[in-house]
Amino acid sequence: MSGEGRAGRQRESTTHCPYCALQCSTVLSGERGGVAVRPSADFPVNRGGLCQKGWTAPSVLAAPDRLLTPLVRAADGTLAPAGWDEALDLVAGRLREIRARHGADAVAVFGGGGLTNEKAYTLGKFARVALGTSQIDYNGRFCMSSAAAATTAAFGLDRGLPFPVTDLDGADVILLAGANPAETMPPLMRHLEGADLVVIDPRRTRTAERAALHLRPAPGTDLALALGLLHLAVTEGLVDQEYVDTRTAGFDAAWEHCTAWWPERVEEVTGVPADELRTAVRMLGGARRAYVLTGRGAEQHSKGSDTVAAFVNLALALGLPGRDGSGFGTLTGQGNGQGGREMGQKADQLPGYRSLADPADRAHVAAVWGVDAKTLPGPGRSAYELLDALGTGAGPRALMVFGANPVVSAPRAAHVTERLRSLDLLVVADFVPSETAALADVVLPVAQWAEEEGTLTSLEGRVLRRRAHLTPPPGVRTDLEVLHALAVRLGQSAGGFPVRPREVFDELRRASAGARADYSGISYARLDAGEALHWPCPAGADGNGAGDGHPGTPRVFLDRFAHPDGRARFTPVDHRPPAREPDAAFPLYGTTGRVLAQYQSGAQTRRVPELVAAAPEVIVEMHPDTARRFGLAEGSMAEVGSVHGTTRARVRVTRAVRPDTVFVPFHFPGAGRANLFTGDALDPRSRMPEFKVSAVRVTPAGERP
Ligand SMILES: Nc1nc2c(c(=O)[nH]1)N[C@H]1C(S)=C(S)[C@@H](COP(=O)(O)OP(=O)(O)OC[C@H]3O[C@@H](n4cnc5c(=O)[nH]c(N)nc54)[C@H](O)[C@@H]3O)O[C@H]1N2
Ligand SMILES: Nc1nc2c(c(=O)[nH]1)N[C@H]1C(S)=C(S)[C@@H](COP(=O)(O)OP(=O)(O)OC[C@H]3O[C@@H](n4cnc5c(=O)[nH]c(N)nc54)[C@H](O)[C@@H]3O)O[C@H]1N2
Ligand code: SF4
Ligand SMILES: [Mo]
Repeated sequence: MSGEGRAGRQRESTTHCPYCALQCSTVLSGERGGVAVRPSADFPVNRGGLCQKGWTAPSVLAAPDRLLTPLVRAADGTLAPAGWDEALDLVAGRLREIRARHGADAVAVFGGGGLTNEKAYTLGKFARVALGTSQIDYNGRFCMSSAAAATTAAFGLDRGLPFPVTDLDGADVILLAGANPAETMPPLMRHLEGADLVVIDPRRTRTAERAALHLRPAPGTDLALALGLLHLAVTEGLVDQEYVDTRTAGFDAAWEHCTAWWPERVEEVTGVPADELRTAVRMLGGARRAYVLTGRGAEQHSKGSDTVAAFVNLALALGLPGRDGSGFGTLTGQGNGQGGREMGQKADQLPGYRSLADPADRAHVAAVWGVDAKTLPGPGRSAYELLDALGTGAGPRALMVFGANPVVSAPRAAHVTERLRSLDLLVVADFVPSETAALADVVLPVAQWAEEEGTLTSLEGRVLRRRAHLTPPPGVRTDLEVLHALAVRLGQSAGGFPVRPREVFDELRRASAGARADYSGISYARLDAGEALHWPCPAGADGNGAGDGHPGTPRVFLDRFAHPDGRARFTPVDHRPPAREPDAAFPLYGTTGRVLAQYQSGAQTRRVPELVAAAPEVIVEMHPDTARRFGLAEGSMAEVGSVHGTTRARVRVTRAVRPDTVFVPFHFPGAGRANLFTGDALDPRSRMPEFKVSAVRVTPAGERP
């Protein structure tokens, strides 16, 4: 649906927003420097809506400091413009040298959940084949990994929403555990309007303001809360016994841990009154059509995967998952957070959700890649563990970053920055000089969303086409062109690393054929014809997706779950405290998250004037009693410190946050990085960092420049 309009009409391209996983459909018009965006009216997910970030996205295409030439660190320590051949020869030469001296695992790759499927796939292949390294992971580890671990265990498959977003329109009750879509996915709220919302959040967010019931636990206590809700579902007689008997396994073992979580004990641990717990479970259990959805608030903990498992257990007991008009889901975050976690940039994965540890999976992908399966490395380190190991004796000495800004967004950011500085070689591909790019030895300028073709898989598992409206500015290359040029310089065949997204897609279809996330029946032709295709979408007997018409799978679990016996699994889990609880020295909970007008590390949205005007600087939200107690006034500067480090932020006094909790958004750089106070505790299963709870103190800071 891209292309020239009739003579006299403006050229328009139908594509999707560059930011979050809702992937609102947009129409672009106008030429470089004057690109205009509007929502497309007919896409069911955003139905003519966009948030402020979507409306202003074209700004970044014309960012005044956009990278338009490669940069190489000069002898005087500054980053100086260089030609492409010079920069690529330098990178390839240094990579070869480091690999020869220290082995293949001395070179690491860090990817991103914003990369298209084609780029994420190519990045994984580049790491395993061109570099031969096991050391690759990506920022999605900080995002969806707890949800993925828990839902894979429960359902045999991780698709964030195993049903279309529009199914939520018909719900009577929706429980949102640690999600604030009114700020993080505003157009999603249109689909929640018809339901009574039960919101679990320590803050009274804009989402909580729209809730029929707002449960306000202390950060890090959702697991106890979910156990308590299951306890009540049983004692109130709300369990769907027929569903439990016919569609699930393992209820008894999970129940054993809940027996001791009676409402008054849950109240003591979480701070949520027992009668509110009762109301919540009666609302959910009494509804004809109900959904349980989790967000990062429940997931980004050292027990995130167990917490999601506990909410899954609750949903299973109530008979919701895989039922028409009800369900369980997790809200995927980044633009291609779903596709990005299936294409093989995760430390333990091959494309299609295949496993690097599984001999049959290795053989399948090796055959598609034309290599011997024995040459494929094994699983590598998880994102934080990888960053933590950089430049140490045992860890990688070179890192290539595509689509992430860990200087701002990784936990324990000061330590991570120091590790990045200690590398022999840091290469960053980006379109803006991010905080991570500023540390690089070589910066490679790449094309942006509106300048490239590709596909992304949205939070509902639907594969969408990104379309080029502009050609990239002179001097800028696509990520695929960069990876191609480097692979060839590292001795790979040119054909092994195609630069045309369509060719890459056709290869990844084959790599995913027969796997859990099967894309083999999807093609650009079908997507361009306007088909709504949700994976799994296997190819027909002719092996050719185009034309043989598997309809895709909008609702994955209606008939059976993805375990061999078709049953979902209850997971026995119990509550445990966060890595560090508040104490005399650090008396408050510090939690982190998002505001509407900024996106992630802010590398993109801090370059948009309208968004900077709306959210100019880092703030710390605190209750009036807390401000008084620590001698802080609205608008003054505070230091928010933990055992790991200190963030400087402007005080915003609000009754929206619990008196024992402060909230800092993580979108800001330098001394305002929320991640200066977050720690290195990881979930043992998902390796998710504990972004959502630290023990902190707040103190007045001088107004220093
Ligand atoms: N404006 C904006 N939108 C975005 C993004 C963005 O950066 N900015 N990023 C996108 C991405 S990648 C993601 S992952 C999603 C994230 O979307 P959300 O999960 O909605 O976002 P967060 O603000 O990280 O966390 C949600 C809520 O968790 C609450 N919370 C904190 N600690 C706890 C806790 O211990 N328990 C519970 N129950 N809640 C807690 C916070 O108060 C917050 O309101 O947003 C996507 N959309
Ligand atoms: N304290 C705290 N920290 C958090 C979180 C939290 O809630 N609290 N949330 C975590 C979550 S959920 C997430 S998803 C992460 C996000 O963490 P980040 O990795 O910081 O995410 P972004 O800011 O989106 O960074 C993407 C970078 O890649 C560039 N980029 C975008 N698209 C492309 C592309 O196609 N190619 C290339 N080469 N570059 C591109 C952008 O300009 C930007 O510099 O942060 C995590 N960190
Ligand atoms: S909700 Fe997400 S996809 Fe939609 S316009 Fe906003 S940032 Fe873009
Ligand atoms: Mo995320």
